[in-house]
Amino acid sequence: MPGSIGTPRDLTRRCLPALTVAALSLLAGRSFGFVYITSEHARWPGPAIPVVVQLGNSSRVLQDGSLSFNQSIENAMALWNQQIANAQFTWREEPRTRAASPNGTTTISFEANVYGDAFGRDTLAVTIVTNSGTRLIETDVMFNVKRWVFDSYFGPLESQSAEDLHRIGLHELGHSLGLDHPNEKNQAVLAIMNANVSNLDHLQADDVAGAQSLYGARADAPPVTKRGRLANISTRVRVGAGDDVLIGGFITRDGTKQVLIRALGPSLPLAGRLADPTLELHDANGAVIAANDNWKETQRQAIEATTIPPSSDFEAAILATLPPGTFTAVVSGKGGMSGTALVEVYDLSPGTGRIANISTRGRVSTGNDVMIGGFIVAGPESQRCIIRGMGPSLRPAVPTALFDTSLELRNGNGVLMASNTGWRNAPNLNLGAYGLSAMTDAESAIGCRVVPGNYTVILKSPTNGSGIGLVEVYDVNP
Ligand SMILES: [Ca+2]
Ligand SMILES: [Ca+2]
Ligand SMILES: [Zn+2]
Repeated sequence: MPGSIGTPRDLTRRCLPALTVAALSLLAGRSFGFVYITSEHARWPGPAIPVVVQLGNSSRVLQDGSLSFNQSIENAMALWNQQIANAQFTWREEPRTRAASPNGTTTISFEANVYGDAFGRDTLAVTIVTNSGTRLIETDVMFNVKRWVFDSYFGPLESQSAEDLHRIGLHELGHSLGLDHPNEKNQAVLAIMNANVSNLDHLQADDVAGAQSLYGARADAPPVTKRGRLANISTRVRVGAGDDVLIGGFITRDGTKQVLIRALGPSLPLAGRLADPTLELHDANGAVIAANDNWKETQRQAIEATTIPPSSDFEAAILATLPPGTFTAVVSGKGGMSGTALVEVYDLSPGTGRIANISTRGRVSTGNDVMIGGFIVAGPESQRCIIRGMGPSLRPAVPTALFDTSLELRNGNGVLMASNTGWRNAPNLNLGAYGLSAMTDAESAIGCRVVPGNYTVILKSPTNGSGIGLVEVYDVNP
């Protein structure tokens, strides 16, 4: 009934005592365990599920790189959206000006109570589901800010000082779609929709099957094991002659990939920029497969068609369609000139293949001349990565290599997410599992799992040395 208070569904931190389930589940005998929240199997009529997001910013850096709590829950909505066909969460952000109420508008907010009633003692969040027959009409999601402190992260549950809003959000949004707790209906399945928060941090097959039974499956719905991918990369460094050229490397896998590589200098808003960069693309054997000095001279029309041509005529660009393999882009100054340059690789074919590794080698110094690398994680899934900062290992092939390295990982707002000096000090880093442990103790590494967005890696010497350094970002998604 419109306007009535709906069915509350909550999620608790601690395991409940074993439930005695008297009635046999209606779904007994099925291979899936999902259950519906209303006896009418109510669902949103679609195509939009309008939601007002009122979680706002966080006063701290969220562990997964989310810039705000809003971003964390919006990512959770995107993860559900990519699985279902006939309805999609459609949200707008607003500041929270009053408590959530049964007013016909679905909000997601931090609350100290549930429509004026106290939260249960161990309750992390509640969704009040209101339906009118077979139609869902309002599903307010309320996170219990009276008892808990929230963060956003992946992996095993942390201490009670950091509740993961992202996985709790996935669960509550499942209620919003019309799903209930399988484990409370005599179903034993792995599911985000079970009534207790757990080490599960992403949607499980049963969760997705439940939502798709209500809304149909999207034709391009990815497998639940899919993760994010590395998309665009960029690195800014001072370019000189000989070993001081800028070398951007990348490995493509699992299919043909179209990339646009740009070498920028004149358009950078910096003093000391490289006035006239040139660019070469090499294959794994070092053979030059494409070269460019000034982008308008060779592939002008095709590069303009990408909508991201360089802005200076003296900058270089190569548009290439590449088979799986290892490639390097070499940026140097025309006629041996030096200055600060930026190399970028854009992934223009997100549907095929993936970029499994990106790296940049160049001269690292101090101040403005540290190496600044950027990468973009395309979503909506999260990305696991390992970042390495190499120096001494480059010797003796590169005699002017750095003697030591340190790394910083910053999110899209420039806020420090992780740093390392000496990889043996890095937490949760299993380099050996990925064949990446051939490093000296003076080199650095960071393990990360991050939400979609822009990230920056800064490589420098912790002892203010200068020399050639190499920063690498590995996609270590399953
Ligand atoms: Ca409401
Ligand atoms: Ca040029
Ligand atoms: Zn629940």
